[in-house]
Amino acid sequence: MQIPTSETQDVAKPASSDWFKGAIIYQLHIKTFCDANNDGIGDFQGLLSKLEYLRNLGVTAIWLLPFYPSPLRDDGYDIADYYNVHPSYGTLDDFRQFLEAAHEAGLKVITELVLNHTSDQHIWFQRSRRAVAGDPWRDYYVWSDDPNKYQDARIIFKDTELSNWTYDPVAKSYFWHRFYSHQPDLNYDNPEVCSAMTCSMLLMSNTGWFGSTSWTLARAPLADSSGSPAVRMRRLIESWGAWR
Ligand SMILES: [Ca+2]
Repeated sequence: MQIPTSETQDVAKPASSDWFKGAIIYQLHIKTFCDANNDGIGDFQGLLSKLEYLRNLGVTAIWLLPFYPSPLRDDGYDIADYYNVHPSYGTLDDFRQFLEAAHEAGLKVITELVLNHTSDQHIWFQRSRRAVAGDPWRDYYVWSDDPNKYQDARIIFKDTELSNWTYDPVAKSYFWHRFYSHQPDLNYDNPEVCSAMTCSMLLMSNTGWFGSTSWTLARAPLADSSGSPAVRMRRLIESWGAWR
């Protein structure tokens, strides 16, 4: 591994759009890295205390796995709130403090934003499943009385899922999910969903709370060309890329 000198450390500065080509990225899950309050779970204060250690390793960027509020049925990729931090890891202020310190130390911070789906515990889904037909919340997710639609979309997790549709007894309808049945897909046919997720991306980028040099990665099933709502999500991501 190349240990950066004072010259090569420049890859951590925001001036270049291809900074990542020379970056030395340290990927970590906040819960397993460093526990500052000794409750057995890693947290942002713990990570904050290790920034100098990471710099001394030659790291120029920290890649954080999802740290949002979540029931953690998919290790945090099942996000229940895009605008906050899981309470086990600290507070939003703890995150801001870490981010500012990382940037002051010349470290990039990469975060992950899951766009395809939410946790079924997200307030949007809880509202959607209870919404009557015509209520705007209903169309935040993909509902159908016919579980045979989109048959050309493969089932990703065949070991646990029998279908991409799951019947919800509250909604009395089937909802669409490419991942697990506790992760309903957002409906990118709905302009309100596009707007809401654009707000989430903006908050995670250089105009929002999350600092000036964060680089947000979107994890999504981009290979899907089945004509399912994921195609509309891909268009949103591509348009987002054009804005940057
Ligand atoms: Ca802790």
